[in-house]
Amino acid sequence: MISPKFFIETLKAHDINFFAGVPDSLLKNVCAYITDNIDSRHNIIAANEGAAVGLAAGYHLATGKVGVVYMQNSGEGNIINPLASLTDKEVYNIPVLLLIGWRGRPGVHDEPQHVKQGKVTTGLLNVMGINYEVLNKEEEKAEKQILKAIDAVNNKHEVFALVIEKDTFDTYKLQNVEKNDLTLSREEAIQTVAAAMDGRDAVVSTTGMISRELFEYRAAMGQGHERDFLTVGSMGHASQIALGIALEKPDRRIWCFDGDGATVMHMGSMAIVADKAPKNFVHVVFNNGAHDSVGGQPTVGLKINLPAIALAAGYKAAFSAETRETLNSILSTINSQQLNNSTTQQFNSPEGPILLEVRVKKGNRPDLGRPTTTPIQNKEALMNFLKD
Ligand SMILES: Cc1ncc(C[n+]2csc(CCOP(=O)(O)OP(=O)(O)O)c2C)c(N)n1
Repeated sequence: MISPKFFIETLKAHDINFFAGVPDSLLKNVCAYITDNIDSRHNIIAANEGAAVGLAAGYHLATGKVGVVYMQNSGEGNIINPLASLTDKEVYNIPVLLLIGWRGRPGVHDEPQHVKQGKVTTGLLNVMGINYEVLNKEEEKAEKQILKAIDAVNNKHEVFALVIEKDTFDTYKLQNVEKNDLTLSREEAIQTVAAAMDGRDAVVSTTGMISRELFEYRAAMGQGHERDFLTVGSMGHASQIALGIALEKPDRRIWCFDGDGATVMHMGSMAIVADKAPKNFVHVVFNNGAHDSVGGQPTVGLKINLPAIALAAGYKAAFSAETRETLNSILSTINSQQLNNSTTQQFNSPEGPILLEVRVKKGNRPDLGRPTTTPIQNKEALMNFLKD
């Protein structure tokens, strides 16, 4: 295996010391080393991977030096546009070193959302004309590839990718862990909100542990999974899936269970929710200030005022809770007010869209399972549920 220190120090020795990206579990150890050893102006956890390419481009314009963009291969979709229309030789010709975690590599078992992306990971690089190396797990062999990558970006001014398989980097334990004093766990918060829902309500939950915890709650309660769309991939788009449903099903309440990292990833979508203004829409953000599902790297979630952002965008109401008691009382306000004034089947007051931020601590149960239904089964069950 490669030591994260060796990897990053080799880059630094060649004047590469700017990093931006969205964390990935396969890059957890290397991201932790970067966090501990690179100042926060030169290590920016970006809103999304495309934004990280933008940051590396800006850094290059200001310094003439090359930035590294780190990400999971799921983020390839987000970088295609800036690669094609910003960094490409036929446009501005800006060198960037990409570090891509290869989930779903063919032949290696992985979750369903990684299978297709795993198959097309290197093909997408080929189509974009980006040279790459799959990093060898032996340090000596890897060093040659790292030097090749450095030569490509520093001397040939190319975009070059290092593709990282599972178990490539040695363990590195993060020293600078950001702490908060929140006490409510995300799982408890999810259970509390799910318990307050009406039997006809549907949920669109975001990628990562939020969907896994919701799935386990339904199983523990002996309930079916048909009312939950567990968005296993497509990070940042859960609110728009929920909006698409909410607009067509005005007689049901539609909840989006979002994460702070996912909300920030495509925050512009909040403005579209506000503008379309579905009365039956509740956007719950379980805000732990972290990309908890891939290693707990910080987001800006707890530094920004999500309820104020929602209200400024045009949501009709916004709440924040960090204890189970406050959460329960907000939920009964949402439920009672909406249902009391309902003259038809449609919800009237307080009018949605509503934003509910639940500030929670980081971490999860070590024995947390994964959905046992396939994405197709999940989709079909939900579509049947919505037909009634
Ligand atoms: C486009 C894209 N980039 C990165 C990932 C990898 N990823 C999966 S879950 C996750 C973190 C989600 O964080 P948040 O929404 O705050 O929820 P939490 O895990 O903290 O509950 C990331 C980065 C992904 N699935 N898709």
